[in-house]
Amino acid sequence: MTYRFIHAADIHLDSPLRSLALRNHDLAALIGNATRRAFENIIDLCLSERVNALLIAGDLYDGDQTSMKTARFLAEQLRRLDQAGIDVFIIRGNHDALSKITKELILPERVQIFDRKARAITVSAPEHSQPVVIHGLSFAKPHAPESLLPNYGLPVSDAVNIGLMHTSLNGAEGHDLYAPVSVHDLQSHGFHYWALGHIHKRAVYAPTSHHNSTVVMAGNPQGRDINEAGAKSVTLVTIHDDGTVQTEERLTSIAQFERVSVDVSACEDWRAIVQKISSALEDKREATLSEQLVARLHLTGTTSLAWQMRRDHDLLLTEAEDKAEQTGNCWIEKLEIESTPLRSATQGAASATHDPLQELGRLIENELVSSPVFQTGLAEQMDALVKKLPPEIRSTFGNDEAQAQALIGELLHRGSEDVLAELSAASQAEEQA
Ligand SMILES: [Mn+2]
Repeated sequence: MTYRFIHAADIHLDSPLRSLALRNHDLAALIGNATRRAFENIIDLCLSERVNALLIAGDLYDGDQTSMKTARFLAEQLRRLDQAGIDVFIIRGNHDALSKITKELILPERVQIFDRKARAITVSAPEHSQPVVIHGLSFAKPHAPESLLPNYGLPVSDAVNIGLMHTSLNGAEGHDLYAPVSVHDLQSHGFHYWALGHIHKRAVYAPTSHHNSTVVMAGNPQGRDINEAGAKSVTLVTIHDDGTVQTEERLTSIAQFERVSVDVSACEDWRAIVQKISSALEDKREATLSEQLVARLHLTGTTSLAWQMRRDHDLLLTEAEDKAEQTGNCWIEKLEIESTPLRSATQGAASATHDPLQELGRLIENELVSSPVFQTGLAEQMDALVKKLPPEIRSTFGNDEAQAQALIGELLHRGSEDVLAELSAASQAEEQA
């Protein structure tokens, strides 16, 4: 016989749209609603799998400013589990540590929220030969610089022990340290299963020859921007009578962010570029498991059309959006153009080209950009500009001199391409006049 549950984390219900310049209202609505629909998927999955419980390992809400509408939605969904006799265990993480709603809202009887003091709850598990004990504790404050493991009780003997913890483990790229602890220390603690939350990327740590303990970082059930790309999921866990643990990943994401790279080197005209974009979107759509594909298009390659692509960025975006719509359940989140113009064979040599624009491009790249006087002038200008910005966004412009210089180089390159694109457009217009 078995004890079965769904382990989810970092739902960030109704989290505000981040970094998405969503001029497309339908796309904004889709993304805005995605965390809710993913949560509905989780509830549906609990019901269809007839699990014993749902475990949520922190950051159910995005912050303490969550509206009562979000809370009512949550209560409604949890009631569906309550009616089916499914238990719910929730801990609070760094984002919802201070959330008033989980404290004030009246939730169904079967929903248990751990508070800041560690507790061990023995659950009803009629289908398992041993009692099942859930251990958990909530973040009391948004910050937890110390390990929380010493606060947890020891495993109850002759029982199945499951731990719920919100932790960044030993730290992960792009994350601050929260309740740091090593996987080894968790496995040594003697629980059968650790249901972790915080890092928005799923990871499974199998039992070792020394410790029969499975540790899983659930990842979030719905990505919120391109930095959380890929299919997102929860983990279905089965604990057998002999103590073995089986984990299965179950897809929950509604909208799946993906980077789509398109090399347009071989394209000789505008139509060919659009066609290349279209088939790249279709291929990605084919490979996407979630209901909706939200693509960030990245165009690369050397082509004589590079200038036109930059100049007519808005037109190309409209074409791409049109192709996405034809593909179906497919959206363009952003169009990035990294394509570079063809340079003449004499480029870099002393001889001049016949095209004055190419000659200008060569001058900019070979002589102006490398000029120390010009570089120093730019650095001073950027310095003055950054000083005027609020302190919390200054690091966007680099944390040290090398980063700042790299950014200047990048902006200079893009800026000169844009200027040349404008000039090229002007000269073409003149020819046609
Ligand atoms: Mn977190």
